Amino acid sequence: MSTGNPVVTPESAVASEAVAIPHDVLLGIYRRATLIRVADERFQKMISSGQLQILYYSPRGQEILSAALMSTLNQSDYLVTTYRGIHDQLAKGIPSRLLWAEFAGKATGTCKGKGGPMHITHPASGVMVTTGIVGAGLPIANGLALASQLEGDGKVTVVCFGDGSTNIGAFHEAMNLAQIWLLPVIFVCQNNLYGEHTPQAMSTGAKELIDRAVGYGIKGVQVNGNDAFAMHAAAAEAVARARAGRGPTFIEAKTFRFLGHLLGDDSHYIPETEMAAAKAADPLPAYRRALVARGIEESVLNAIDAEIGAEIDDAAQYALDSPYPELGEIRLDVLKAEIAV
Ligand SMILES: Cc1ncc(C[n+]2csc(CCOP(=O)(O)OP(=O)(O)O)c2C)c(N)n1
Ligand SMILES: [Mg+2]
Repeated sequence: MSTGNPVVTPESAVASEAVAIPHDVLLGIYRRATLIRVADERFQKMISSGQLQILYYSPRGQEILSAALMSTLNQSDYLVTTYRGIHDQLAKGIPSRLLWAEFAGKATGTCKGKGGPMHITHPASGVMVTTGIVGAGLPIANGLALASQLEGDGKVTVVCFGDGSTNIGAFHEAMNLAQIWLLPVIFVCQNNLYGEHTPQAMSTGAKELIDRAVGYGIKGVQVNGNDAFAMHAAAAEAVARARAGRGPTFIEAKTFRFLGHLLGDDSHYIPETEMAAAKAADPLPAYRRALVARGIEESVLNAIDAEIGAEIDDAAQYALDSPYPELGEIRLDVLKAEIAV
């Protein structure tokens, strides 16, 4: 069966040359991507063992994309993301303990355990909204960007979404409005080639999603999101553009998800050759090799790995040990609508 999707090759994993990215930024990308990878593995383990009872949408395979993207932002910049969002949330800087506690529904979580994995929000890290409604993040991101524009606070808003989201009306309305008002917003389509179980070619007339930018006169960039150097360069340019008041950018970042739509999905609808090719080009080990080839000592990377392992051990235990919210909390922090009956 052919899905019409392009096949990834190992060579394409880290194709671009390192432009002058400082070592601390390169290591920051590695640190973020490793944090995502280790957290993802631990989530899978704890869900399989029954320690956590949640629906889990793994970002495995998309770590480098987020790590490189978020390395171009300030903590105060805004992020809007989706249910498949732990890579974005961790890379943006939500403290591990708070993220884990929220996933476990505990009172110590980012939303006091009342939001759960679908609604991770942590304004102190700039993570303003996580939504399970496909495409819903884009107009919200426009609102945040409009506020920044009006207040002149210099912040940039990034909104992440999938390929499937580009078929939702809100995507088109948001792209159009952002360009008309030259909003400081960056639309990042994490194109993993599938929306639930449907390949892009079976749900989308346009062969290349990047072509959609043309229809709105918006600056469009297509990039290999699994290549940290290319992704960092594309994101840095879009951030500079937004901060300079020159308006939005649509980035189509090509990537792949290794574990299907949600944990438990056997990915039977993905041709084995397509999955095998993507896994052979696993972006995080490829990035690690690229760093070593550029002279970064293995011992430095090993030390980061060890540090991350300890951080995740601590965060997982913190989540397990924390209390559930009190019953009296149930009506607090909820938007109340007065409805006349
Ligand atoms: C408005 C809306 N329609 C349908 C769904 C059901 N749904 C959940 S995830 C998903 C696929 C989205 O695919 P994509 O945007 O490519 O994101 P990915 O899961 O690949 O990251 C769909 C259709 C939904 N949550 N919201
Ligand atoms: Mg998708």
